Amino acid sequence: MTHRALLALGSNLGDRWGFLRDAVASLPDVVAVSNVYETPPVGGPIQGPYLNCVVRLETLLGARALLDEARRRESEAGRERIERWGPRTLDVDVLWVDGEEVDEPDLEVPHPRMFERAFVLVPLFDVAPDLVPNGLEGISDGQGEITPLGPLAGDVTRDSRETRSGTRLWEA
Ligand code: GSY
Repeated sequence: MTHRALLALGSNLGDRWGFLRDAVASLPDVVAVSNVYETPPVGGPIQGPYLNCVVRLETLLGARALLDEARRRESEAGRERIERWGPRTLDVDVLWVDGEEVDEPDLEVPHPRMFERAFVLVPLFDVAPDLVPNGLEGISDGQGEITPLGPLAGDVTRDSRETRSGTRLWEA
């Protein structure tokens, strides 16, 4: 039996849109992709804004196997771990796996900060609204605006997506 899993993706270095698009295209068992949001950086040094999205999977993979998939996408994007909370080409976090809890040094599921971060909650609401506690769906960190840029995949050009607002979702 497959189960639902949610992964959060973020990028604030280089071809941000391309890193998200390539990672989502190569992840297994993706059934829904949130809009892409431009979000102010939370934590770390002064750095540029992120593009963030959340994907929903229907998969046989467990949290540990999903972490391996996530790390593989990060290294394919040339991610360098120079500074904690520092800028990055690609970050892929395992947020949630239905029916699974993990508390290990390198993996905590549900993700311990998923309900505190607007850059996670806003896209999460697009693809798994039942996981977002009432009243948190429009949460703002108080650190700037979460700007919807529209769907990651679709029939519009990348440049126009970067500047437009939209609410269209891709769903299998
Ligand atoms: O934890 C994921 C990486 N990250 C992000 C992010 O994805 N988006 C925003 N807005 N801020 C962030 N700070 C870190 S670290």
